[in-house]
Amino acid sequence: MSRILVTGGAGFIGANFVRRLLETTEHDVTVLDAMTYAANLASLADLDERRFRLVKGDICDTAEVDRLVSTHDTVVNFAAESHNDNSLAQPRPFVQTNLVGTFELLEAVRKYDVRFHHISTDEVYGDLELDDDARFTETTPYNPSSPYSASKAGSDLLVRAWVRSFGIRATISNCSNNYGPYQHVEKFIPRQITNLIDGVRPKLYGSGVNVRDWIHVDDHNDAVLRIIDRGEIGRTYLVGADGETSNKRVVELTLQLMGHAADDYEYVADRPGHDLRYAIDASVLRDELGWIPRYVDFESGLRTTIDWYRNNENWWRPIKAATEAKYALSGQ
Ligand code: NAD
Ligand code: TDX
Repeated sequence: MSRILVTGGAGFIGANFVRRLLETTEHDVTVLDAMTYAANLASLADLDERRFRLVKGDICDTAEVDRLVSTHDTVVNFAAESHNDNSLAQPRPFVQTNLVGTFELLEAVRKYDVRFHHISTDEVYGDLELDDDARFTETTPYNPSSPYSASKAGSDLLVRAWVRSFGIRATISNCSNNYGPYQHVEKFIPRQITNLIDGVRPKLYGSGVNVRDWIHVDDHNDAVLRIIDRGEIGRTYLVGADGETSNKRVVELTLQLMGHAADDYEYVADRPGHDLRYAIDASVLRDELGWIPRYVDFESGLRTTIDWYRNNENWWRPIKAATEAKYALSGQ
């Protein structure tokens, strides 16, 4: 049994990870989370307090990070500013949290020789053409497009440098787009589901042809657990479940599953610099660590996610109006 510090554990993927840890392992879990707009206390409600505690704090706070890292065996870093649209409107917190915060964690794990796993994104590789069957691999050059993806790319490079220069025990995973329960309603899929519950038509940026490689959050977190247990120190693992789908197709499917005509959506202003297509080749993770995604049927994963938002309005209702007010300012 060990003590795991999960930074950003009150956000979407982190909260699902904490729930999974408590359900499937014996580890004690501490969440360090700044409780920004993206966090939701309700995502961590009802957890067993004998094995779980939440510390409200910032990964950029040197003393707090030092204190917490010194008493844990493993740190898993989910803490980040995560939304591309926000990074275009206000890039500063992205540089601060994603770069400076990762630096603070690296200095602490170096000091106490604590195992570190860094959660990152496929967006560090930039985007792919639509009419191409190329996919990202571990050797694809970094070429990020947005302030968000550039700050994540920088954080990955810091981790790699700390491994090489200081010998810290770290791994990195770069995952494609996640969906599932507890995802903030600013993100594409929950935004459209909750819009439809509210009688509002789904909104597609630009022409809707952009492709994302969808993976269920539980499959991502299974991969993270596997990498922490069996991953090779210093390695980067790509996580993806062959879920390439155009945004238009996601909206059409969501409309159908929720009982509407498939074309009952509207086009809104495009995202500046909008990445065209992401696609992950996860064969290293499958072949070397034996990881197999379970939610390979996107339609059924989407149906379960729709049900979750229908059944958990208490979770998302308090943040919905403010999220839409922010989108209205940019014509989206
Ligand atoms: P999220 O925005 O839902 O959650 C981020 C959490 O980090 C929030 O609880 C927030 O309060 C916390 N946080 C922010 N700044 C902090 C700080 N300075 N100190 C401490 N906590 C802070 O994000 P998510 O979608 O759960 O993403 C988690 C991680 O996974 C991020 O690193 C993201 O880059 C990465 N990722 C996300 C996806 C995706 O599809 N959502 C895909 C690949 C990788
Ligand atoms: O209302 C919308 N309409 C729309 O067409 C929204 C919110 C988004 N979109 C488009 C933009 C993207 O092409 O849908 C796609 C997905 O958008 P987001 O949910 O904002 O995700 P994305 O920008 O692809 O980034 C996500 O995946 C990679 C996460 O937010 C990142 O944290 C992760 O690194």
